[in-house]
Amino acid sequence: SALYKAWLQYAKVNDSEVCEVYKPLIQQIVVAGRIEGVLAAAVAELQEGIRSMLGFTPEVVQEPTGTSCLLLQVNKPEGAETAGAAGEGSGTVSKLAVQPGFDPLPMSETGPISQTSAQGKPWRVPKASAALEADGFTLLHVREGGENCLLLTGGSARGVMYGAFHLLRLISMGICPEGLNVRECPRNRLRMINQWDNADGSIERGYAGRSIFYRDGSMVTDLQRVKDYARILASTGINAISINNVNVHEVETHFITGELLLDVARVAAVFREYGIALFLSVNFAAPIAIGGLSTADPLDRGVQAWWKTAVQQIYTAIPDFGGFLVKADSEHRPGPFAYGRDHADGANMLAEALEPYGGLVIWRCFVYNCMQDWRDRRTDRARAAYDHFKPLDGKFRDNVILQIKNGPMDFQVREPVSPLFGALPHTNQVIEFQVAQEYTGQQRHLCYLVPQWKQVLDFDTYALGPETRVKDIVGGSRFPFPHSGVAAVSNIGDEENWTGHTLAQANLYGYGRLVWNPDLSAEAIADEWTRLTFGNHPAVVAGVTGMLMKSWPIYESYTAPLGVGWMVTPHTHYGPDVDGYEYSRWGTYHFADRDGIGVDRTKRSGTGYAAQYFSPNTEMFESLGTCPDELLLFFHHVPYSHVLHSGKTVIQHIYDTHFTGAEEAEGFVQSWEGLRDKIDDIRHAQVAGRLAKQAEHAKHWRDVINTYFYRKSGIPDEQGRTIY
Ligand code: BDP
Repeated sequence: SALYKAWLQYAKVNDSEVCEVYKPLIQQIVVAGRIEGVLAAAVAELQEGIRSMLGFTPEVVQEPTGTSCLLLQVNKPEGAETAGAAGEGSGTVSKLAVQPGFDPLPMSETGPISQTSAQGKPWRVPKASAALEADGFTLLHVREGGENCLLLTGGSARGVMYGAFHLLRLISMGICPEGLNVRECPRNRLRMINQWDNADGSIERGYAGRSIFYRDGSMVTDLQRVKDYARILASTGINAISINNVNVHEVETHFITGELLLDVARVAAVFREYGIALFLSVNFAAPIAIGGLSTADPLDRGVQAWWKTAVQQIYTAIPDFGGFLVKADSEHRPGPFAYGRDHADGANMLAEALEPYGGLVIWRCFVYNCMQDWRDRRTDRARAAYDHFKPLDGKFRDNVILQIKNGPMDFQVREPVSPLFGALPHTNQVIEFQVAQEYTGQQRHLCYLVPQWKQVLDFDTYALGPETRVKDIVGGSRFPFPHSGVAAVSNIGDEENWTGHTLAQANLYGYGRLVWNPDLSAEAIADEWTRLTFGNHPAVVAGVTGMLMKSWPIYESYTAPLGVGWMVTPHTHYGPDVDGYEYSRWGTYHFADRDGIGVDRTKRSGTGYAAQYFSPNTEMFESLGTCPDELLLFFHHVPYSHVLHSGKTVIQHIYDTHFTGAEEAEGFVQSWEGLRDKIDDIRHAQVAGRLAKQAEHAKHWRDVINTYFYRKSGIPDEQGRTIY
């Protein structure tokens, strides 16, 4: 169904001009070598996509019979055999195949896909590029001497596959191949998705049904849906996945051994076909839980030996196993602290076991005391990750990567960037986002998160002076990390449309695309997604893109104000409860009283969190005069009458944003209604239903928040609107 196909609709192309240009070009797909593995996935995708969009199935041949074709080849670095390419002298088009050892092609700008048709660029005889990274590709339109060909060259079979998906996107978006000269390389090496799926079939923070991986304690037997998931992930460039929750329970603890390991191997085989490496979340106390040892102390020789044997067994079953993801000493998970060891001891012990096989340990920095005393204003959860990990910089083995949440707290609608980025120059790191909308409307509200992630990736840490942006740090270009990249918690489940809210598919798509190239704009990604998902009608493209782009600010405006966070119902994290966490031990406070609100995190009078940044960020956040409005209450406790840079008082800002936010949510209902005749009934009705509920729920948020602050402050709304 259209719901299920997500952005791989491959809808019939109606533009006859586009059809006419592509048809002759891609009647034949030429692959000289053996077609297997990822290359087979790429060829199958091309055949199916072309059949569906253009109405014919290209034949796959070793040598072209005419003067037009789509040539796929793998470019191996200098000296190596050129694999999968047309062999020398085997036909006219084969001369187009790369020859090893020549200069790299000129780079074309990696831009939004709608601009990749580089019209009129002079064509040169394609030469091998030693610099073409494994996951990169070039896509060239070659028209010379009676030949008219598309030449797709990957740095590896994976590169060819990414190029195939790229070409299919171009066709879907109606972009002509004339003069095409694309060169793309992903900017992040590790492009990962984390499933928070449990063996019982539930999903921690899952908002789109049950797990597609597990049912009632076992792995599902029919892996078709998993395969389709691998496909949609690969289409955006994802190359790694962890398939079980970071909170590892009893059954999942056993995934690394016996029968369950064989099940994991079956899943790994499915992802392998799409170039995606499989990781497991592991239980740090596994040596006790399954090994029968009395300790999990990382410095204990018995424990070390146990993990080595376990890892050896894993690699016997899964030779290209990615490694472990670990949540330790956090929210009641076991970890090295129990033995008086630090997190470098813990991570390094696992890393040593994985090292001979090239495996990685991805160790999360989400470590804090979730039992802290709310009466003690000096403790600050925001400080915890930095306080724990900064002193360990440089102490981790080369195959350890720290996974750092984008903010210091927990995926709120607005948070500052984690001060750990840039503060660990000697430690591999990945940033962690949450595609699942735990705190941003749980896929019942529309909240396109790409603009938020972009702000984070663009943030300048000043770690090495100006222009030390988060995207360059995690992209590995500012510090020479052997491993780095991006990870995120997935938002999919077994609902027909994967994500519950059909428009929430844009977050998964956008995540992959942004990680591939963090310089793409949020609008360009929204535009691509909309075209691929709903077609190229200008009203649809403008309408849906517009809604997506407004959605995060709107969601923010009717929920927790000015960066203070939370105010959600405890445990479920859905819906307003202003004091829900105020007197609990989770460390998430707003400190609202009759006089004011906000958390003083300055070094002058507060928790000192602001000092964890580099200058001038510390000074910017520290001073009321320069702290950005949207983060004011994250860093400062101020009276309700405090005047923001916007000119409004804090209390009036709260009233105004909550009134307009709820109104704008209502506006989504109308905008979507206007697209009724241009979107299929099923998807239209599905989204319409969600938007109507969002509009209602936004009013509820508005009323709860406004009433709370009116009663606390006693200050009436300047405009005299109804507050209960
Ligand atoms: C929080 C979730 C919790 C997760 C935790 C984590 O509420 O369910 O286990 O993060 O990241 O956002 O480990």
